[in-house]
Amino acid sequence: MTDRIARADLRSKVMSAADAAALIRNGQTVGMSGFTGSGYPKAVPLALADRIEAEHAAGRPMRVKVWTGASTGPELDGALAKADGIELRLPYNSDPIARERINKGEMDYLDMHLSQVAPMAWQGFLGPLDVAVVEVTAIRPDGSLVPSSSVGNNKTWLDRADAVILEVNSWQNPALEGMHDIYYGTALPPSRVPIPLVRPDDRIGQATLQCDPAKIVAIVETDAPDRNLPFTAPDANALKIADHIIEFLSHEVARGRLPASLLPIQSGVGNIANAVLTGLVKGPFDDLTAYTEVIQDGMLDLIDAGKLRMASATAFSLSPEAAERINAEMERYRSRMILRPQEISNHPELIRRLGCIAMNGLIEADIYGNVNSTCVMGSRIQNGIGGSGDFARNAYVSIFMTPSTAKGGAISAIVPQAAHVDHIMQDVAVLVTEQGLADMRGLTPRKRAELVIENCAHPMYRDALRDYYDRALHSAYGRHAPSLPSEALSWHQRFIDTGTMLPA
Ligand code: 0RQ
Repeated sequence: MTDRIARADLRSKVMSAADAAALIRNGQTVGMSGFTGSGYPKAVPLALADRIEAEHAAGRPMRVKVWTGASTGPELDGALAKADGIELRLPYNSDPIARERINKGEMDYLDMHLSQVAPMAWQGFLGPLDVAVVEVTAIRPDGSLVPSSSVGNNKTWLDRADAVILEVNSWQNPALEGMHDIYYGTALPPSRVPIPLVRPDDRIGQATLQCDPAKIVAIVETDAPDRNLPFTAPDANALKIADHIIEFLSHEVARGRLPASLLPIQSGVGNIANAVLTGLVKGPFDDLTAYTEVIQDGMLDLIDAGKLRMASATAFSLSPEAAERINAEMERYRSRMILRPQEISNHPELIRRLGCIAMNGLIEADIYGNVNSTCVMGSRIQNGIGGSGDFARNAYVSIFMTPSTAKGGAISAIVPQAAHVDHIMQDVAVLVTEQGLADMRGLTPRKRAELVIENCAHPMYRDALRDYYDRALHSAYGRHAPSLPSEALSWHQRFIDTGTMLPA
């Protein structure tokens, strides 16, 4: 048995993943750890999927409701979705098998602002939580838990669940102890008080999670790595987008609208976000901070280059190579990173106070800058809103970035009207594609449209957008944000019918 279970009376709870999974019953709600491929339980969900398959083979129903921090790994979402074991999933999914089931209408999905999950669970809107399954790095002699590579909603799951199953993962570096900051000061209205965090570097809580030992029904030992996606080098479009953003930030510093060390950075996941972070390594800014959701490869580069003083997040979202890198030198990185519960990393009060520079990806934006982050052609979920709404509405400057086309040019990312809106134009300050950047701050809808069409649209679609906008300008029902309802979504319909938004 591992020496990571330092509280002696809990050692009798150690059992196999199969025995632990057998404690979960049909119809129960299970709150699991995990956030973008890190810190998710790796053995119990797989064993649960096996059990569900066996039950189904025997003609018996078995499905559970699964709550997490955000996306997880194939051993959790992939395995359970493949077994048709998930009745309802919240608050974020990026697993392809689960996505397929959601889009076929076989699995319910509640796509939520990540900052709102814990408060909503406490308010009781989500229903009771039966079981928590949480990965930890170690159990200390006093029973407190050293969190692993993500914090997510673990504090809330451990507090709210009737029963707790812990996975103690000895792959996680014990030197993670001391990196986390778990704040226990949140309360529901009318008892809420200000959260005492004024800089990304501030520690306002404790290093460990609390859990009533009487609730722990099983402990499973594991030794498996987090399964994050491999790093893909930024493509030409991502590099151009990164250049536009660095130029914009430099300009803002020169105009005195941003300090020379910028403001705390939030950056979404993926190719473009990494290109921006890599661009900052060579960029003119020093003493940077990040107040964000996830710590990505590019942030390690920034720390190593001496450019990033502190990164505050709720999880690692690292390629396997970067995970090895951080694991080898955890003591050094620990002084530059803080992992917090997601209700704090994504808290609107803190994002507004710190004045974050938010940078997120999108599916499509319309000519007015309304942004669709989630639903392809208005109905097919890609991932979910994640933290993009938490940051976009409350940021000092909210930047959205995307290549100007998708699917080899068959789709324009700039459309007459977004087929689904996650971020209204008031929450979108800057739009960037490889074509250019539109700074829409202080602009009225008509001025925004002109700028977005000229600066961001792909030349292949620019004339058609100009034509639509000109006709709308002259014949729309109202001229505030001119639109032609019968035509506004025709580009999407053409894609659904013919496979391209381009006219025949
Ligand atoms: O599909 O994989 O089948 O080729 O969407 O697109 O271009 O790889 O870009 O990885 O940055 O993802 C909005 C999905 C962009 C992401 C989104 C298709 C495209 C591809 C992925 P394929 P790319 P990215 C912090 C903040 C919401 C959550 C968020 C996202 C796939 O940024 O999930 O911001 N955001 N969280 O082909 C049809 C279009 C399309 C399109 C792209 N217009 N029409 N398909 N795609 N545009 C992180 C967290 O919250 C955890």
